[in-house]
Amino acid sequence: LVASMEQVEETYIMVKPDAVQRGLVGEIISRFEKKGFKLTGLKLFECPKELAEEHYKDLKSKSFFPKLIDYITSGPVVCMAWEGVGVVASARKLIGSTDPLQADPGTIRGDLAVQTGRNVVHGSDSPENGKREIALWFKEGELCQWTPAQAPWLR
Ligand code: RTP
Repeated sequence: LVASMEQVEETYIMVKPDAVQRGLVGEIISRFEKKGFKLTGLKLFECPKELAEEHYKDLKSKSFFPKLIDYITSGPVVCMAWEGVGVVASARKLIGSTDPLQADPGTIRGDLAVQTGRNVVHGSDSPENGKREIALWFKEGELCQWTPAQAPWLR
């Protein structure tokens, strides 16, 4: 059964600085790649403070906001755009709960992290935010629209 185009979503996934420092970039990319989603953007990037603040603007009133901005700008991040049917919610499942101690084993945070403030990866929480965040983190020309070679088993 071929999924209709309307169901295809995009999500912004980011390997956070702690995971880059710990050498977990490949491991985290693999989780999404093996699942069968399509990678459409990928870069190592030092995030300016203003961009981190824009990305997390909905959390501006939270007490942890300054710490969160310091964390995200503490070293390079890996920015990714992924595409697929149901990719937004599925990626959130693969990532696991915000607090890694509550995250199920088998999820990225459940397997690789212990602290909420060092939870290794970000994933968009809605298709709308997926689009917004990809537009925020990537410039035109940095994304690839490509057709994977025959792989209907991944649809
Ligand atoms: P993310 O946006 O990074 O995927 O995380 P999320 O949806 O699971 O969690 P959210 O509530 O949107 O929080 C964004 C990030 O802020 C940090 N955080 N620190 N109490 C704290 O110290 C605290 N709470 C949240 C985490 O890095 C979280 O992922």
